[in-house]
Amino acid sequence: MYKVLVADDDKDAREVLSAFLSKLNYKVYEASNGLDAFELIKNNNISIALIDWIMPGLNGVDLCQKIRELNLNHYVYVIIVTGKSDKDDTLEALHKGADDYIVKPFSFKELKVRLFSAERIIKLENKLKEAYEKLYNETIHDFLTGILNRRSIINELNNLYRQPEVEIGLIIIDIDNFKKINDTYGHLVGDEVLKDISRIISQTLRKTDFVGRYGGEEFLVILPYLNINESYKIAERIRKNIENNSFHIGNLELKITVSLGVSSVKKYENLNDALEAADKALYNAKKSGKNKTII
Ligand code: GH3
Ligand code: MG
Ligand code: MG
Ligand code: MG
Repeated sequence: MYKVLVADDDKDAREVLSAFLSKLNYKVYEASNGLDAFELIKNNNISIALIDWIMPGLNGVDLCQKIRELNLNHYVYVIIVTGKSDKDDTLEALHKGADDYIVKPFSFKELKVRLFSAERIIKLENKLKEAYEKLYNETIHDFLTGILNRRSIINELNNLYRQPEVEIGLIIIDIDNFKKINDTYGHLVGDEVLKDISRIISQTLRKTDFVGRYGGEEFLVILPYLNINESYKIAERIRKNIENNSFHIGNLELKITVSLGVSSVKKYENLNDALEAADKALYNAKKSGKNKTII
């Protein structure tokens, strides 16, 4: 059911219009002036706004302009309803962002047709939005595991790093002897292990942390506002959760371990140096026997 706003300072006109719209199965909101109308549109996910031109406070076309400036993430289809019928008036309304223009007195037949065309545009708009969101999600996530892909985990890190006074904890995680899993059980089993490990890491983190697939069987975890010692604790929690998990894949039950390197970065420290430090720590964890967390 679409939500429709009727903004008109004339109570009778408003009520007649509202009654008609309710009969057409719209959920109707009413405002008697431009400022109230603006608040309703800001907060109520309204799809269609029927706006009178001359109203106290904020007039219809200026209201329309303000609606466009809001940049809401859904489309508001604006129809200016007015007694003004000059060509220049029409042009002004369209120029300020109206989608359509209806001159009083109008028949309900005319209104119904104009609402029909409004719905057509809104449906198209929603479809585009949906397609955009789907594509966007596909470009930022790793296809296999569903966590962030390498490009977007690095983007997140750069964004955080640009913020003032944030210390960021970094963990690089690498699966131990993963090649052997592929060689012994096949690539498909390896893929399932990658998915399970991604899930365990995600479940160990808070909502505000980030995890991404950094390489084939390597993961990067970003911990905003955590220092290196706090990050070490999180890394150990991840390591233990993986060590204690039994990976059930088909009829197999596997035990897997990971090695982790931890570092952190503050403002004015070099981000690449911090990533290299985590990488070096990971290397040391591998060298000293694997299934370890090293700072
Ligand atoms: P180490 O303990 O030293 O880390 O040894 P490793 O065997 O884990 O490391 P190595 O770098 O020798 O091998 C990593 C393997 O990960 C090789 C590669 O084929 C595999 N791999 C990378 N991406 C994927 C993937 O998407 N799916 C599967 N199944 N395997 C992958
Ligand atoms: Mg009026
Ligand atoms: Mg590796
Ligand atoms: Mg490995």
